[in-house]
Amino acid sequence: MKLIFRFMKKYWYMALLASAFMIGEVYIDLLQPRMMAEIVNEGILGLSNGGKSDLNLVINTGIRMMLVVIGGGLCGLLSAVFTNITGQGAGNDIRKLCFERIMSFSFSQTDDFSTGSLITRITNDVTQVQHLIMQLIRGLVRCLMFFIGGSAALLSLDMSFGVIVACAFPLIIIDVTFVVWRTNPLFTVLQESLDRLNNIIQENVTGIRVVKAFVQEKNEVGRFDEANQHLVDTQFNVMMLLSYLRPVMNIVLNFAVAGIIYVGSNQVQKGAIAPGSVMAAITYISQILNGMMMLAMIFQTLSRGLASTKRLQEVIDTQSEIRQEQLPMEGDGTRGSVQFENVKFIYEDNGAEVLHDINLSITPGETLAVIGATGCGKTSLVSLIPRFYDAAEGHVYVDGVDVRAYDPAELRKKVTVCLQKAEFFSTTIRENIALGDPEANDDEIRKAAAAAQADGFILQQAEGYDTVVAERGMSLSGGQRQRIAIARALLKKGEILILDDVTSALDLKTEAALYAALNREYSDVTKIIIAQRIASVRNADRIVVLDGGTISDCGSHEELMDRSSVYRDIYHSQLKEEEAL
Ligand code: DGT
Ligand code: MG
Repeated sequence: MKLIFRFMKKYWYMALLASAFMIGEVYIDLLQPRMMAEIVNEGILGLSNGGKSDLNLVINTGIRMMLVVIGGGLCGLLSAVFTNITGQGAGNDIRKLCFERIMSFSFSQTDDFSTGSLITRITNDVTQVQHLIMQLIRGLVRCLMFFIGGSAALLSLDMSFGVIVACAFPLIIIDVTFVVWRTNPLFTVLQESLDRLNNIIQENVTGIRVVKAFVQEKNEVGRFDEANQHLVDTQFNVMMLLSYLRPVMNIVLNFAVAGIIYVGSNQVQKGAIAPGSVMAAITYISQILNGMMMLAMIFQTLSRGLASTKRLQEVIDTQSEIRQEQLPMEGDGTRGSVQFENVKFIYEDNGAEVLHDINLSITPGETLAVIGATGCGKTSLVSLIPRFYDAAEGHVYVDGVDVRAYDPAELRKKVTVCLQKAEFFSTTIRENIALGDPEANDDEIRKAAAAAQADGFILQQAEGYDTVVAERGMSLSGGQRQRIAIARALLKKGEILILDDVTSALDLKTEAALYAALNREYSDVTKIIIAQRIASVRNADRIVVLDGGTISDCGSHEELMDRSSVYRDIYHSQLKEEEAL
């Protein structure tokens, strides 16, 4: 609820106007039966005119009724407009805040929520909260007004009708309470099944190539069906429970109408009340009970909306783990140095220890290569530098300052990472590169692309740099994607450049040209290069050999060939592969 009030605050006057117009609409709805009674009692039956009907009165009251109805419609319209402004406005604000939060999450926080769940939260849950806000403003006012105003109008006709309200009321309350009590827990389940379904859809649509390549469509459709069935079953249960409302309500309503007719006819015989007023009383009782019925709907929206509010609150309350910490900011005066000090790293989601006892000092401008078997922790090691993850123990320093002391955005300006798996946006090649520096001009973009050995093939594309890349870069080859990603990283001009296995899809000649360009044009940048092939790393100033989650050796190619058996093993195995080719 806290969340709802927080976001409604900005629109409180709109909400107030919406409620005021709602009151107007209901007031007019309640006025009509009374006017109808007047037409019957005075116009047709002519009760105060000795039984003589009065056509003029019928016409006059009829016209008045029409005007009043138009007024009521206008009130209803305005109330709907202001309700919408409030609901959509607050929903929009919540959605924006959630998105900002999600953008600030660390990788492990995103993993914890799961992509599917985050999407459901920011779409479906926000919609539910919007419904809730709109119901609170309109529905609640409407229902209370019908109940209070309707009861007052009914009792003002004849106090004895009160007995009927008193009998019908508890029955409706029991009905509503039962349904609300049973459906309430189902709403959380409903949102969770939506999460699961969204996860499956998202994984399969983005991974459609793999699904098809491995002929897994049937399995995946099966997995989808299962999740979908769960959603349908839950929805079915909710609907079944809700369907109890209507029949019980109708039975109560019919008995209540019969009761009104019975009490009314007694009173008419006694002369205590006019026949037209009994008609009005019948309308009033159905308005009152319908108001109660609406209460059930409101409770339903309320419990569904509250389940969603909780899920949104979780997103909003999740502060990024990666936050600037109060640590000394004095550096050692270097620009582009990195130190690892007794670093241990664990992936928290499964508790797997990936790195331990990492001690390494990288000097500004150095080209340091990292080599090691697949899965040995190379990517994990470098992801500690821009603080994609935090070390479990020990420290990582950039320019002599603990990475946790930096504002993460500042740190990431210094450290550029070219990820192992390049991500693309469906826009032009130019804009995909300019992600590295949105202010860069064409010359700078071309220079970066040329160094990344990408300029040539980009110019061969149908529209050169303006060629639009398909979703997730699917219209490019693996090697082309890698080179555009490198161009993006080079354009950013950080102090430290991390290339995580980005040359795996390049032929040796292109790779050599890339390294030559890097050494020539980016000589002052510290380069950390992860590679699988010895050929890619042998010219580096130093090579780190990762083995068993720690640094087994570090030195130049010649030194390592001399003293590191792990390195020699890698070297010989690759030599053999080449010979076999
Ligand atoms: P590569 O790219 O195949 O040459 O392998 P590396 O050396 O880059 O390995 P890395 O650092 O990606 O993975 C090291 C270990 O950590 C490996 O056993 C898989 C595991 N791992 C990697 N990423 C994650 C993650 O996001 N969560 C969890 N729980 N484990 C991960
Ligand atoms: Mg890797």
